[in-house]
Amino acid sequence: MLKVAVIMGSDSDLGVVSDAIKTLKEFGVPTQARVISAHRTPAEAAQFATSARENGFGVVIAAAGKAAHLAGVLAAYTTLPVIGLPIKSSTLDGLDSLLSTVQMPSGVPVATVAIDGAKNAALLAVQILAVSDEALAQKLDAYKAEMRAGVAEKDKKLQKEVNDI
Ligand code: RP5
Repeated sequence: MLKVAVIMGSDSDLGVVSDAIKTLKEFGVPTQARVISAHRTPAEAAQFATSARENGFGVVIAAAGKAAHLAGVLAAYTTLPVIGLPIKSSTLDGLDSLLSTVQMPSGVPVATVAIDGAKNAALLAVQILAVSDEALAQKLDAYKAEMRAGVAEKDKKLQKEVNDI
């Protein structure tokens, strides 16, 4: 199976990013996590992205905060799908990270999830790999069925609580 790269701009992002790593592991997707910074280690960022496809990766998740250029820089150097994960790490509540990640110029897309949306970043990566992986697609079906059952259970509980008001 193709691997998912989870790149974070700093180890201080791991608290949020660990949810993505956990979700990828739950789906049995081989994952490699790295700290690579668009600003502090730009040559490494370029090198990683340039060789990501030949190194067996299928999707890149890029998590960064503040002036979050990591996803965009990685996307500049690869044709693999890049998922941007804006991290809420500054006094601007993550809006800076969101806009820096999502507002890519035409020609270089980054699929950006919500601020701190680590779980969705992982699920989107799994969904991309599942386009050509039937076993993974079945795991996603099971995940959705479990989610539906969870909501149905909450709805049932709510009916009882509303009756008791
Ligand atoms: C970004 O700056 C990182 O992704 C992190 O979210 C933020 C702060 O980094 P540190 O100063 O904690 O290393 O590049």
